[in-house]
Amino acid sequence: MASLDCSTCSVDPCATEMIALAQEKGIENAWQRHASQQPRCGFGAQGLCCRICLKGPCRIAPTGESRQLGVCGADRHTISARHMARMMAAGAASHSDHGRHIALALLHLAEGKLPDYQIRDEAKLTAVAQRLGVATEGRDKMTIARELALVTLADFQNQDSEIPCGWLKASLPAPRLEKLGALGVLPHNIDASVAQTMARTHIGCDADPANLVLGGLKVAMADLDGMILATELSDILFGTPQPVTTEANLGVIRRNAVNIAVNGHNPLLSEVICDVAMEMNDQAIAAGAPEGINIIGICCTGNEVMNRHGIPLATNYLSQELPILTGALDAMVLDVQCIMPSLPRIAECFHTRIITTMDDSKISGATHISFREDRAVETARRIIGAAIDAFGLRDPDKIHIPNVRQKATVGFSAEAILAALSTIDANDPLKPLIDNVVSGNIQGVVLFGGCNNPKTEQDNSYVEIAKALAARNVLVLATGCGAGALAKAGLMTSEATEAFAGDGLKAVLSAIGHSAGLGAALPLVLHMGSCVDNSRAVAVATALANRLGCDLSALPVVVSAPECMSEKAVAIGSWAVTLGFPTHLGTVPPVTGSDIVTGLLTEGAKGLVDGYFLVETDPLAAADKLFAVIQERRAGLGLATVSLPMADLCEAGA
Ligand code: SF4
Ligand code: MSK
Repeated sequence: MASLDCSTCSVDPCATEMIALAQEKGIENAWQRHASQQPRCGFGAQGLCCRICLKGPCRIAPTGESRQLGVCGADRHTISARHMARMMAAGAASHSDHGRHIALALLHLAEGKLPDYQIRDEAKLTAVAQRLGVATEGRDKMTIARELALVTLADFQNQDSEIPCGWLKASLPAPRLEKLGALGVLPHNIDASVAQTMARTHIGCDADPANLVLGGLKVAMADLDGMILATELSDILFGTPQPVTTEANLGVIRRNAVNIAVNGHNPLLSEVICDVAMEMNDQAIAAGAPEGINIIGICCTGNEVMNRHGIPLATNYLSQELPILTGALDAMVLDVQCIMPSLPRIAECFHTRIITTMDDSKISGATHISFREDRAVETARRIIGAAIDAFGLRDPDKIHIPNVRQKATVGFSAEAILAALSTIDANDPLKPLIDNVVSGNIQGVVLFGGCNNPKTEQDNSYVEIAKALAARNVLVLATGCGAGALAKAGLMTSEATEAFAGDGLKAVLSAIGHSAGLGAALPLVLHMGSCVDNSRAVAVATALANRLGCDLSALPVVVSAPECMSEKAVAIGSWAVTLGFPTHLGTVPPVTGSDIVTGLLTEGAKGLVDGYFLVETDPLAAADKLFAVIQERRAGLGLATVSLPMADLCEAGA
């Protein structure tokens, strides 16, 4: 097993403590596996290893023999562009399959086939239905829900390429739709976009890097369509998040409770687990756990239940193995995406039950309890029963729970943000936000999305960039594992606002927090949900653009994914660029072997869609660059700009 310097793996104190424990006990984890993968294959890292057909793999040297070609004749630009487009298609497939699952659940609920579910946000059902052109007047909620589900499923079925996906049409500003329509990157059908990307990247098809990149942007927009519908329909089914205060980090695991972690992305099961846990609490107490059942979250299922119900978040993606090492996690319940296949191997050393639930996401060594929505409560009872049984098998000598948890106020859906703003101006909720952007109290907005990646010290880039930008009066939004990082770092509190926000931002967050009845400033970082909920930030940006009568690309809004790793993150970053947002990546994407593809995703994209990728691995340099971009966008709107380099902030003690 590779030896690690635990002090450089993560800035999360719980992760650092548990990685050291794992090292001491000889239990392998993601950081050790990352170390044992070094040195990396240079061809793959640059996007120059092609495995698309059985004549390969073909490896292309990017320098020297610059005309080197794969066996079929593909050059480094074609190979690199195909690879990126396929990553975007995989991301779109993942998010939209999640969305389809939710849409089918809504349909089946409306048809009376899912007695364990209900519509929890009727106001949102009505608002969303009207947005999508579904008549609501005089109709009962199940009729509306059924038609909304069918309209949604049309985005997977429409075969008329002249008609763009309905959810995109209903969710983006007109100037952006017009621009993307003219470029041919507005998808008409999510599934067709994924299939067409796979087809055009097959051996012997599209070999033009620019055309491939455009195809990639189109499937990335299909990804966005799938994300928007997944988020909006989930809110209708499970409730739209509102501010709630909870806790984050491994200290949320309780010695005297049956601890059940929910991990993955899809709320269909985790929502029912939360409900059934209350019903079965007495069984846990009777089994010897005086504090009953303690549900905790990991990764994006964790973000879903954290934002809707205040369920504590144990940890984010990269450290998902570590809760098992506490010796007090009785079950980890898995749904889909970003789940490490190593979990059952680690659980072999402990009593923890690893339970897969989705028939298309099984892991060898785990217990599989098949989940179907039409028997959701029954499935949840079986899972919780298994966790209660496992509690009795704990080895007290193995219990080691880090004593660290941070308060976190979360639940900032677009609706929650607008509701808070409306307490200042009920007639025009966006006006206070716009006025403060104009005055410079808020210089701009950064949205942190994306994952963790052991190529960088876990959580560090999020924390460093967020603090640096907040000190310069940039409003910070976060989703996914980035939000998990910032919650664990204690930045989702009013205390963090007091400690780290610039004077202008502090005044705004304080005024809104008090006006909205929170009794304190809004947190420094607003948690908007799971990675699929990046669509919530798009909703806020669209509302702003519509209110100002401009395109999204005019807004002083930037996106940052400093520790991105998944194909979903590639898709998200690509649609962010396509919407016109400058998008920072802290992980170098596998395109550096092609100057043409690198150029297309940076300067080339800027010319076409106004957004572009900005790659910077150093967090403080990234903060400087993002702030400079915000200033450029302010200048474009005719707003006053400021220049505050990081060195000045350091001298000022920020
Ligand atoms: Fe090699 Fe071409 Fe096959 Fe890729 S598609 S593996 S470059 S022969
Ligand atoms: S889980 S895609 S590691 S954000 Fe949404 Fe986290 Fe990235 Fe998966």
